Amino acid sequence: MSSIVLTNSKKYLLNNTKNNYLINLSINSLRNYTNSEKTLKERFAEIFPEKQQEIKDFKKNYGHVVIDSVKLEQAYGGMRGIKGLVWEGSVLDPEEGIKFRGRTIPEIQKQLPKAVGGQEPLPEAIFWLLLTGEIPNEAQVKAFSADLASRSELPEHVVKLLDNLPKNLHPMAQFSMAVTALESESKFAKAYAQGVSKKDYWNYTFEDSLDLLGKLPMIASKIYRNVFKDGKIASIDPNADYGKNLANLLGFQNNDFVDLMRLYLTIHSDHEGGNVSAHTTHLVGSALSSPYLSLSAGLNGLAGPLHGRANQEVLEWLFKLREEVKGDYSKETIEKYLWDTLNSGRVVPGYGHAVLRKTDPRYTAQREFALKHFPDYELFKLVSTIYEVAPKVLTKHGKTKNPWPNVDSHSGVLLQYYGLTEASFYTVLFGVARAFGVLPQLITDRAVGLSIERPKSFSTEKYRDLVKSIITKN
Ligand code: CMX
Repeated sequence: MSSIVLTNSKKYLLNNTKNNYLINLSINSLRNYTNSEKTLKERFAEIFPEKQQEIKDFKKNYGHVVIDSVKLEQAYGGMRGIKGLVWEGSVLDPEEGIKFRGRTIPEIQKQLPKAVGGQEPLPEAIFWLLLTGEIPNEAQVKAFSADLASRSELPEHVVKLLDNLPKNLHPMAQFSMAVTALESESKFAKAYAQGVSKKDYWNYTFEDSLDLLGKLPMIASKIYRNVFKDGKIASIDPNADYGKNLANLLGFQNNDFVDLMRLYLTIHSDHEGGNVSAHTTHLVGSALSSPYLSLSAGLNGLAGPLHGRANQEVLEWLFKLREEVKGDYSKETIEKYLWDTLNSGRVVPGYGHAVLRKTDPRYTAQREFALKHFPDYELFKLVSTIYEVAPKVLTKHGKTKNPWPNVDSHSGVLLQYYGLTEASFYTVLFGVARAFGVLPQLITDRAVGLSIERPKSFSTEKYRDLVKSIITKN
């Protein structure tokens, strides 16, 4: 199907001739070409005016419908389960797990394009899917990979900043500082300062998001190589995909590790909008802070031990276990270790979830990767035995609503196998992956004009008055 008919979005773009990107896009949009030849930006520019209209109509017709009611315990319980956020890329079902634009993890593993010789989906394709709802073809992904690679260079002040940070500063703190320092490059911030129209926000947010995504492998690798190796990093290969470049920059060439990076980035990308990193990125972005400042805020949230840092905690907990049990991996010994953890008032890292009520499909995908590539690896066997024991212990303990393992329970073991053994770096990889989920939403937020976030808070005294008046009325 090919067409040179001007759609509304293209007319809109042509009307905004003061903007360079839009000029490029408008010229491109006159090309006689098919959907399957379009770039991500061209496709998104076509899609979002319809989405904008759809949301406008939806709000107009059904804006008055009550979609939730809130109990007092939810106000004190981390607002768990309250509906009040909009997130287009993914929805998390407590039983089925994450669905990316309606697709489960096994489905995206089958449907998304793969690298030549690779078996896992390309993370570039999940970005495309999350932003547009469409699966790109191989040529489109290849061009997108090249686009990201072309944006990878770090400004000198960011390299200097990273080189001068103390090695004992946690890699996540270094990561968020480097992303914040990239604010100097923000096209959105510059355009805003020059008085850009609201209608064009999405375009600068898009450019910043891709620039940022392109630079993340360099930042992550610089931190890894500075803290744990000799500080030197390889160059970006303009013809390689994102996962391959990331692996190579970190210093790993093994093809299975490269495939693991692709899988890792894909499945860690998005987990709907209410988790701390996603919500924080969206919240900060809602004040029109640039994608750099927004993502960096999200990364600071991801760095918490109850969220992304749980992958580091899991490894440290496993190593202590290994030290204590001295080779005795019997179920009885592991059960005792689990009870010791719980009885000392700590959480079992990698288990439980605020939404999920079954084994996290991201855990299952990683378990399957291990079963395929290294079923006899000692640490994998240990993790598998814990999987048999921990849910029963947690259920008996009776506190958590979800005794099953989450994503962080498994990721570290895979990295250990391939020699990426420095656990304090693990959350940085999660952070690179999370950018693939939160940046598409940030672009959408600006394209459809979502409002600044401002929910209502009360003091306990005010809540007392509120509860009293509600009880008296009933
Ligand atoms: N071990 C021990 N206790 C746990 C537990 C675990 N793995 N998971 C939950 N609980 C406890 C909670 O601390 C809470 O105790 P209190 O009543 O004393 O406060 C109680 O069970 C009820 O909690 P919940 O409703 O089941 O879980 P929450 O929604 O409050 O918290 C989570 C969710 C993930 C923070 C929690 O399960 C946890 O702390 N897990 C361990 C850390 C972890 O693996 N985090 C990573 C999650 C995935 C990610 O974001 O990356």
